[in-house]
This record gives sequence, structure tokens and C-alpha cells, in this order.
Amino acid sequence: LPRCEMIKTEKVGEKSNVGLITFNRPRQFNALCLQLIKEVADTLEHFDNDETVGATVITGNEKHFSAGADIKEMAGKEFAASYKKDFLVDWDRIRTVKKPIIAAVNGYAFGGGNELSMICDIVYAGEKAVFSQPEINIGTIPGAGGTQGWSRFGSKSWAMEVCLTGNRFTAQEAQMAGIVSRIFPPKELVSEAIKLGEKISSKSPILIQMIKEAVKVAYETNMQQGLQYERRLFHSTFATNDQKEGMTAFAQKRKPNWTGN
Ligand code: CO8
Repeated sequence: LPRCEMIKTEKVGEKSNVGLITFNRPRQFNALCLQLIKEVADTLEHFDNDETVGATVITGNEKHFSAGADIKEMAGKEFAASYKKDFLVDWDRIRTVKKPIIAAVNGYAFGGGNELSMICDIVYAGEKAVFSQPEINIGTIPGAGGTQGWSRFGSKSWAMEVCLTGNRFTAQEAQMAGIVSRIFPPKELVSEAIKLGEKISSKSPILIQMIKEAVKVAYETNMQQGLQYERRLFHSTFATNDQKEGMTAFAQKRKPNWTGN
């Protein structure tokens, strides 16, 4: 695993087949400085290349998932340097991770913190989670996907209200909006997310990768192109060993033995 200072990284689950990334800047409420985001991207890429890992959970602590971009680091930025260096470009590395990522959100998920959870493929929240895009209150706007995520995964009305006001929303409201799938008691959240990761890790890795790719296409293209993309991937499953194994095992009434090929 890459050496990290701002996050804790480990392999968890009964078979050590789930990656776990825990933000570790509690005094800064897990604010996402550039180094922290780079460490998250490096670790996710590492897990993508580790054949023993099938999914990764990202979490903070019980009070704070993350208070967003590190405002002190960002305060002095100028347009030209931000533009030329494409500030936030490391976020694209997180968007292109192939294996499923699960966000386990307890406490505050503000600004970039919430945007990071929306890049994850599945979001589980603790009952006391609080979601907000407060950028409007500090002289900027969401920059890591907030306006797009709330619109595409939620709705126009939610996106506008959240981003225009900086208001805070509960886990229940975030679930209603569509950006959270399940809510758990805070103490059970991370273990539930890990259980989900273990379940995903027990499936065929190549088929899991195809499913993530196909679902993501739904948010990037129209229905007709999305259906075509899905059907082509579906056709390609018949070129895999795992399709042969899965259907043979079904007929033989036994558990499939996935190889990921
Ligand atoms: N950045 C840097 N430091 C922070 C941040 C932050 N986002 N949030 C909290 N801290 C620090 C505080 O400065 C303070 O440090 P210190 O003790 O050294 O003064 C410590 O954490 C505790 O904070 P508070 O004293 O304010 O604690 P409260 O319990 O009173 O309030 C809040 C907690 C409500 C979370 C409050 O701190 C707050 O409003 N924070 C800012 C939230 C915010 O505006 N986030 C959005 C940032 S903008 C953004 O994310 C843009 C997205 C662009 C892409 C992302 C790029 C990485």
C-alpha cells in the first residue's frame, strides 16, 4: 500500500478482500487538502491493481465524513494558476477507478466531502449524517461535481435548493433526494459498508467491472446509446470463463467458482 499521512488504509473483511480508506485529519474535520485527495487517488489505484480486493469503502469518523475542501489551503488561490494546473485534476483519477467504491458517511459531508461521496458508486449514511454544499457561503461554487451530481443523481429542484442556499440536509432527506441508498445507526455504518464490499468482492470481478462501467454510462449518455452499450457488454460476457462457470454451476446446482476471466 502507498505510504499515506492524511488517510489510514487497510484491507478488511473476513477474507481481507475489501479496501478501507479512513480520512485521518480529525482536527481539520477531515478537510480535503490536495495531499489527502492525492493519497485517496493513489490508494484507489493501488486497490484497482490488487486482485485480492473487490471493492473499497471510504469513510471518515463518527462526527465528520469531511468538511470539504481545505479552505485555508484554497484561500490564496488565483485564477491563472488554478486554470493552468487544472486544480482538482486528481479527482478525475478517482472517477476512473474500475472497482466499486462505497462511501460510508457519518456526520458532516460538506462541499467537497459530499462531492467525494457522490463520486462513490454506493452511498450508505449514518442516521446523524448532515449533507450540504456550503460553497455559496464562502465566496465560491461547488467545483468537484456538486451541481452535476445533485442534478443527475437527485433532481433539478434538489440541486438548486442545495447549491443555491448552502442549507443542511439530513440523511433521510439525502436518501429521498436519491444520493443515499441506505441509512444505518452510526456505530453499525462502517461494518455494514464492509459487509456490502464483501458481498461485491465475492462475485466475478470481470462482471462487476462491466456492471460499474455500464451503470456509469447511464449518467453520461442517452437511453438508446446506454442500452446499446449495455447490450454489447452483455454480449461480451459470453467471451468470459465466468459466464461458462456461472451457468454451468447453476445447472449443476453448485456454487460457482469465479476466476475473473
Ligand atoms: N477547511 C479547513 N479547515 C476546516 C474546514 C475546512 N473545510 N472545516 C473545518 N475546519 C477547521 C476549522 O478551521 C477549525 O480549525 P481550528 O481549530 O484550527 O480553528 C476546526 O476545523 C474546527 O472547525 P470549527 O471551529 O468551525 O467547528 P464547528 O463545529 O464550529 O463547525 C463546520 C464545523 C460547520 C464544519 C465548520 O467548520 C464549517 O462550516 N466548515 C467549512 C465547511 C465548508 O464551507 N465546506 C466547503 C468548503 S468549499 C468546497 O468544498 C469546494 C469544493 C471544491 C472541490 C473540493 C476540493 C478539495
